[in-house]
Order: sequence, then structure tokens, then C-alpha cells
Amino acid sequence: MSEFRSGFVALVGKPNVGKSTLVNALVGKSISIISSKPETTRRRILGVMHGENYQVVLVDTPGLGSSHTLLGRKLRDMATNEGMEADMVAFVVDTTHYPTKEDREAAEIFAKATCPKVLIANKVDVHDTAEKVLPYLQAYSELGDFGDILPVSAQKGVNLDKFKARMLEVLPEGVPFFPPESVHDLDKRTRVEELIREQVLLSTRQELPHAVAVQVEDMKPGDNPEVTLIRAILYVERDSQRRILIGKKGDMLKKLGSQVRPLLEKELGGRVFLELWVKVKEGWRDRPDWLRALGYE
Ligand SMILES: Nc1nc2c(ncn2[C@@H]2O[C@H](COP(=O)(O)OP(=O)(O)OP(=O)(O)O)[C@@H](O)[C@H]2O)c(=O)[nH]1
Ligand SMILES: [Mg+2]
Repeated sequence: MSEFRSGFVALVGKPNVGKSTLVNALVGKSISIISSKPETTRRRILGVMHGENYQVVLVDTPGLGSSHTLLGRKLRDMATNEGMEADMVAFVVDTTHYPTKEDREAAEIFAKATCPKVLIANKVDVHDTAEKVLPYLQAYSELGDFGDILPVSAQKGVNLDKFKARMLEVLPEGVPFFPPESVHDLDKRTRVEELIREQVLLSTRQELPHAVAVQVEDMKPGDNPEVTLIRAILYVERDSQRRILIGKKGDMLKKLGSQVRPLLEKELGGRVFLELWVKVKEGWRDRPDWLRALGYE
């Protein structure tokens, strides 16, 4: 392969199958947040794989799930459009269970994509032998004509080289889209918001993870320019959620702050002074103005 190849590969599928984990593993850096809660990814995130004679731009998309909110519908549309516009679609499924209604619906949408496709069967590490994976591969391959089916483990790095080789076979000749030092397309403020939200997802349960949005209100150098001052607001939909997130005497919020601060310091490469506030914004997930203000468009 002597010519330079480049293009966009969209990772699509229902929530929680491991799309973001795959993007991080392929890029070799943690750029997209991960959690066991559905709707972890709420925006399109580009992750860039660089090589001497290629550049692959991975498009991490929100999971295609059933949702009753405007946010959910917007995420669905976003993921669908990204998949349709890519140079290749990787339809990601989860081999810890058999296909669900959501897998079938997602498969139906992407059956219509005209670009090359591949079916990525993730989480094979949960099975102790290859034979045990086979019935799952069989069941998922019946969802539609997705070309090859590739069993992988994003977490353990199984068969990711094969996935990469497949992308390079398919992508057209082209030019690099990003400079060599770029591995993602998020600005610093958005990365900070995402890292805070990741810790919220890890620390909360039931409906709360879905109801939280994070907005950095201020981010600037302090009197000591080596310290970044960050003030972030955690928006929730109801007062009961606000009380849970703050915790008894502010315990929960304090814990959250101490979990996230070292992560922000690593990300920004310096000390961070972090202020977290919780505010109620009733029904923000159904309000177009708020979705826009929070960057979910
Ligand atoms: N055992 C195992 N777990 C995995 C693997 N890949 C991802 N997971 C787990 O699956 C869960 C979901 O991972 P994500 O990468 O956030 O899934 P996603 O498809 O991006 O989810 P949404 O953004 O909500 O659509 C997390 O708990 C991951 O740790 C894998 O290869 N093996
Ligand atoms: Mg994700």
C-alpha cells in the first residue's frame, strides 16, 4: 500500500455495546467517555488514527436507543446521519447477549447505508472459548447484510488489528484531515465537561445519570498562572435530583470533585481549582433552547 488513504469510519449501534471503548482502544488514548449507563455518548466525537500512509477518522456516535425525550430523538438522528455520511460503517453489537429489538431497529437503519459495512461483534472476552461465541455471531449475522463479521474485544484488544486492516482496505485514497498531533476534535472546555459527566455517570444510579448535563461556566488561569480555575454547573431536572447530587452536607459533590480534579489536571497538564454547582433546569432534555445551550445539537 503506497498511496495515502484517509476517510471517516462511523461506529454505530445501540447503547452500551462498546462503541466509545473501541474508539479509545483504536486511537490509543482515552478521548470518549465510557460507562455502563446507556446514552453515555451525547455528541459526535471524532477520534483520529494516524499512520505513515493513512489517517482514519473514527466517528463515535450516540447509541441508537428508544428514548422519550427530545434529547434522545436528537441523538438518534445524529447517529443515523453520521452513519449515512461516512466512508464506512462499523455496526457494533454486544456478544454478551443475543440481538434485541434495538439491535434489529439499528440494523434496519444501516442496511440502507450505501458505503462499505462491517459487523463488529464486541466483548468476546466474556466467553472462555471461541465456540461459545459462535451462536452469537450467527444470530447477529442474520440481522442483515453487513459484509464481514469480526469478533473483537475492545477492552482486551482482541482482533483490533484486523478491524484496522479492514478499514485500510476499504478507505479511499485521500489527504489527511487533521494535523499529526490531533487525536480528537473536542475543545478543552468540552473535554472538561465530558470528564466531569463521566464521573457523575460512574457515581449515580437509576434516572439520575440521564438527567445530568454539565456546563463549564468559567475556565481561566488563576493569580498563579499554573493553576486553572474551573467553575462548572451540573444541571438536573428536579429538586430531588439536586439533593441527591449534593448529598448529605455536600458529601456527594465533594467526593465527585475530588474524583474528577486529578483527571482534569492530567488532561490540562497543570493544577486545577474546581468549583462544582448543582442547579435545577426543569425538563431540560425536552427544551430545544437548553439542548442548544448545552451543546447537544
Ligand atoms: N467485557 C467487555 N466490556 C466492554 C468491552 N467494551 C466495552 N465494554 C463495557 O461496556 C460498557 C459500555 O461501553 P461504552 O464504550 O461506553 O459503550 P457505548 O456503545 O459507547 O455506549 P453509549 O455511548 O451509551 O451508546 C462499559 O461498561 C464498558 O466498560 C469489551 O470488549 N469487553
Ligand atoms: Mg459511547
